Amino acid sequence: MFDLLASSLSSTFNVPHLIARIAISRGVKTVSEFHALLYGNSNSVLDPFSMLGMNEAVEWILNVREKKETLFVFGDYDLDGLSSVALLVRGLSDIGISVQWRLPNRFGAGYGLSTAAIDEMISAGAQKLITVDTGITANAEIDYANEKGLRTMVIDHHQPSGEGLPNCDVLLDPHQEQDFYQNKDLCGVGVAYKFLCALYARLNIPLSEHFLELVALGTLADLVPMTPENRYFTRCGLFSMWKSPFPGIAAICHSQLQYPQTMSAQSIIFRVAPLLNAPGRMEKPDPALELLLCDKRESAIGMVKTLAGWNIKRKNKENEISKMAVQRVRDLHGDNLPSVLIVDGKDWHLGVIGIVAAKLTQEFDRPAAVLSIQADGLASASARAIPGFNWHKALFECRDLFTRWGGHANAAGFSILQENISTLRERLNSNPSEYQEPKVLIEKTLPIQVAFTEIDDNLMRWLSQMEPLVGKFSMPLFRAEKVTICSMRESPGGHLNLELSQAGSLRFPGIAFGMGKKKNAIASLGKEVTVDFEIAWNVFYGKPTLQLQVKNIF
Ligand SMILES: [Mn+2]
Repeated sequence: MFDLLASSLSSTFNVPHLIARIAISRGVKTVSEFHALLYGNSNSVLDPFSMLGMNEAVEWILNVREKKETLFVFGDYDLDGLSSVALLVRGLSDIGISVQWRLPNRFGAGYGLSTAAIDEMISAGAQKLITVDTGITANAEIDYANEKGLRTMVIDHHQPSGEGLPNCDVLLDPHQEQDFYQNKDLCGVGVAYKFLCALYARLNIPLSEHFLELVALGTLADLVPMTPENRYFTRCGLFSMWKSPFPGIAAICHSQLQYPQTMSAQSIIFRVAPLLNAPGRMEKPDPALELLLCDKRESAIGMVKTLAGWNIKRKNKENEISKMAVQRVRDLHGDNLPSVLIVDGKDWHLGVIGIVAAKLTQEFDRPAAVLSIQADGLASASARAIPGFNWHKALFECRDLFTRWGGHANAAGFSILQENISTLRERLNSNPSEYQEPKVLIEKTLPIQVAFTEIDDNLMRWLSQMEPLVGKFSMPLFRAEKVTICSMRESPGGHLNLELSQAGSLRFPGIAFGMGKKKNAIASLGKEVTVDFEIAWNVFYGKPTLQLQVKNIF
């Protein structure tokens, strides 16, 4: 049955048999499903006016335009927020609205809208305000803005606080109880895009498809689920970024990825997004937004270099704090690790503690919170989970210890007085199974059997055609049997470089990340082994070459 369907799909669409097998293994059953996977499905784009508040939002902004008021847009400092602000600044100024922007600063007033930011915007001439990717829980700040005569529209995708909605003029957020918009998993820039769709439709002006590049950046960076609409937006944006008319987007893709083939959802997440997030982690996010808004090709190239400089600083800081955090774990617990790691240090850089927490979860296979104790004796923390552990539940149970807390099951943050840290450590470890989901159903996709003769540039081209390969439809894991290891050496980065062949086929270069030390445990040269791997482009001596990224050898 499987083979029959695979053969029929592969001949109908004239694609490699392996591509059809991959699609079927991910649940594709019909010709139309396969077509949607390969060519996108514009039917998944929903009516923007089905979102609660959309008519009012359009009226509100048209009123701003008619009265020639000065509008300020305020967004979050991560890439979803930056993309949201860039999208609104571009989309609204294109239709004659005078727009300025402001971003919060991790090291100043902190996350979200603040009264200080409101005062500053008013003194800079703000007559109306849009908050985007933030605002749904800023009830007190929006009351303050109202008192000062600054009327606000909130565009957000976060959950309401449960203590009432902000008293703004208009609110767009698909998580409102009364909102029946079907795609609840839009990211911030996704909601902002729906707003522009509605506005441009009302004005009967076509909306540039290149705006979807910004939507793709935010959707990938926020790791929201790939619902049909999110998938469609991301796919369109991803495919047009390389030739983007926005010089900043084109420049950052060209500099980070070098060849159009290497454009993928994964490469945006791991190569492009970190650069755009770096200045905000280290100091202030403004240079990243300036790049997204830049209109001169020549300046864009220099701006990307500046971001790359920030990213190096970020990496160095991250490595430095990681080392101290690992040492702290050893000092606290030796080899007797508790179920939940609470790792604290003095003045650890707030921009990297989240990434360090993520690294610790991998290193120790345990949920981890990394706390930075500030001079005032208050510690700010960032926590990351392993599958099955629920930080939201865990923090809720300990909420009496926090001055502030929030987040999701797998990523959360909190503030705690230094003197309460050891109590938190004890309480979380007294009954850790309480925060464990009863049954973790990790969907393990089985590797797809492949022969080396099926791997070529054409296969990669068709794999790219199925982008975005993330989430439930991530890059497939392949398995090849009777593979010969022709050569093997440990690289300076601690990885294992391999040359592999199968039944005398072409030799493929392979890399096993982090497996350098396991060199001796792996079957000796010349013996036949089974290999699980992904396929990726690797730029080698200035040329994109196929590389097998080896996950397992046995
Ligand atoms: Mn967001």
